[in-house]
Amino acid sequence: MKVSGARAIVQCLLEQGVDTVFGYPGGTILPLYDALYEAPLRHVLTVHEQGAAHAADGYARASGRVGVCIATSGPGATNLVTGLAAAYMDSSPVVAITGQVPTGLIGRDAFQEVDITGITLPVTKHNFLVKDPQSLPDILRKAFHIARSGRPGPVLVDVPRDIQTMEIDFSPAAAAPQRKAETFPSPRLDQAASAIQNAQRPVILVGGGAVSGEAASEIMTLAESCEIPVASTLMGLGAFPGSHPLFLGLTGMHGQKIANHAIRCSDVLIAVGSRFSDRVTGNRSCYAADKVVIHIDIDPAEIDKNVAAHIGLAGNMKELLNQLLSRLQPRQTPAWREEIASKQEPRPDDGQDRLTAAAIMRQINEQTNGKPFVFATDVGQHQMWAAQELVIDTPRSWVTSGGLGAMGFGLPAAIGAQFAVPNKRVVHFAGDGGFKMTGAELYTAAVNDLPIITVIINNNCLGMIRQLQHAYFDQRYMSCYLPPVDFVPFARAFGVQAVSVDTEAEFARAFAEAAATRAPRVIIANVATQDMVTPMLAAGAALDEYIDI
Ligand SMILES: Cc1ncc(C[n+]2csc(CCOP(=O)(O)OP(=O)(O)O)c2C)c(N)n1
Ligand SMILES: [Mg+2]
Repeated sequence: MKVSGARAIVQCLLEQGVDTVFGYPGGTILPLYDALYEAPLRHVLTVHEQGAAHAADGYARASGRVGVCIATSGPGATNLVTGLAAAYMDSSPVVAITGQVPTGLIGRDAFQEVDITGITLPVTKHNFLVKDPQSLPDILRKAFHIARSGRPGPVLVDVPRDIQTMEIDFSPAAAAPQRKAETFPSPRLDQAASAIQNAQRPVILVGGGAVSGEAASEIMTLAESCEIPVASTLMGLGAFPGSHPLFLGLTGMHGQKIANHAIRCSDVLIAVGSRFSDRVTGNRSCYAADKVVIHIDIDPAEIDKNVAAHIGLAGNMKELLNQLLSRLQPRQTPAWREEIASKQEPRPDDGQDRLTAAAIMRQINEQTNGKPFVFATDVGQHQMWAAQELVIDTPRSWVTSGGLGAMGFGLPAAIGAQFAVPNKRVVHFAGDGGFKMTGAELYTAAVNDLPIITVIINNNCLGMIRQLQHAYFDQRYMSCYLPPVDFVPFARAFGVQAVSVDTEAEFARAFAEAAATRAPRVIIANVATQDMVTPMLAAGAALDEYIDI
């Protein structure tokens, strides 16, 4: 059948099962927008292209499906870059479609021409500039395949305007071949199984790859049948239930002391889908000392990249873990668990008479317990408090920018997540700084009736910057204090109800009320400017070198 390039794009999106796309129009992408006019697809107009990219990413993280964003050439395309980089760093499957100036104008500094494939080369898994109109359907199919297969990631397809209007021959995609189960080297699996079977002090470390590899049930079986405590990276939260007695909590720079202690003292560390980022390992030269590291990852390039693995297993995580499980006998580790439990310390800032982040998270844990919620965050202290204190029990219910740490991610990502999983309720945590970066996306939440509950942890400062200036710059607080903003009328301007609270009781009431309403709500939770995220490991230090802050 003959269709325009633009219609071919829409057909390909439908073939891929896409139901929602996030975007912003402009001259060079208008033929595609025209084809979207009658397409059975939901197009969500965001306030800013950065919002569209983060929303596509949030959609992908919350659902496991590929998120799609669309932008015009030039400034539209460059506005996607931070969102693509965030998706790239956290291995999130996104397809971005950008308009480009007509083929005859490429390279002539045409109006709104920018070399977006050049610009995004380092922050995409792959990208394409479509030159031959006939190749368009195949390129789009490849883009989706690349985004979702192996280690997921973002792919950009740049489509010149004339290619969108040309007629091409379009035939529906052939059925994809079934993926065959992989075979793995038996000796290495045997070696890994015997190390786990004989370990005195085993620990499992779950990372983001455990979530995207859909390996939660295998990890649970491994942990329970061999009684292995589990620590999580920031990206791994939800891969193992936060309420499980074997869960130690977050590890790394702002990790729980028992989680860091257990990893430091472990004799066998089983890392599942973690890239051993600097925030997780601190000093890499001593991180793996006195232990056997078993590294399981979909991406062979991760094995030995940051931490040398004694046993590296690269491939499909579910299949690898199942093969490992078939070689293991149930066992127990009572002495090790007792030793870890003896290191448990009470959390420090309970019992204060003013509102603290810990109290906010405690209230949310109580009120959301057992219910289908997704927690999305922005970047800063509030992100770390949420990671430390929230009980996250299921995969894909924690959406945060771990690798890039992009302020402004939270609200648009929450919007994408709420579209992806309408039966869950999304709670979005922001700082007063980051909320100002993309807070105008409240408009998108409001016009689409998304029942997102935004909690602004308002400390009237760039809290994480203040914390770093406190720790490393002699308390010389430069450009970290933020003159107060009244977020209540800001939210109201978009038709969103907001309330400002100063005590735990007020917060509890506001959250219960928001949860009982199917509309977007904003709660401004006023906390003290001087509150710090503790514990805090010195950057690049060992897992027991805490800063006294
Ligand atoms: C786009 C971007 N710019 C700058 C930073 C550096 N940064 C990290 S945390 C932070 C402060 C965040 O302040 P706020 O949003 O109020 O959150 P808080 O730390 O106070 O909870 C800054 C500036 C960043 N991560 N992202
Ligand atoms: Mg702040």
